[in-house]
Amino acid sequence: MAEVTERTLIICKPDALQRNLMGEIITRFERKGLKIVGLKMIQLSDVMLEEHYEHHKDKPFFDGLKRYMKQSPVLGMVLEGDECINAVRLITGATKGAEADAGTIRGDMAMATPGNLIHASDSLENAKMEIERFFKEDELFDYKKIDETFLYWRD
Ligand code: 3AN
Repeated sequence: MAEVTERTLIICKPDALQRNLMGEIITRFERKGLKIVGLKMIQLSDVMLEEHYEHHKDKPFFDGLKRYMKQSPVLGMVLEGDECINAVRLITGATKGAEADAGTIRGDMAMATPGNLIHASDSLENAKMEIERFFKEDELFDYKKIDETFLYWRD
């Protein structure tokens, strides 16, 4: 069966910006073969974070999480690829940096929680909602890459 092309939302969090790791994070996704279809800096607000982290709003760490995420702008990125939501989560690694597998972004470069460098959408439904939350339609680009005409092989 043919793979389904998906889009997913990445946020390079304030610690990625402060630690000069945004380029390294983009490189890992580019090298994997994911296509960047949206990219911009965003200053997150309480309202945005209360929506984005709705599932954590009653947790004791919620205020700290919001303060951490507002310290500086973040880099929002929309990636596209066949079944990329799962592929991107695998590259991202587990939530707690200290427990994330070696080879993942969090496993290789993060020790802290919530300071775990990036956010990546965890399902198709959330990816759609999160992309709409942070990107306008005209900030997302449909274009062909040269290597899309190369036959990696797919029926
Ligand atoms: P993930 O980002 O791996 O999908 P979520 O959705 O459970 O994990 O959590 C969203 C963000 O909330 C995490 N990336 C992390 O920054 C923060 N977070 C999650 N659990 C904790 C915790 N126990 N203490 C502090 N911050 C947390």
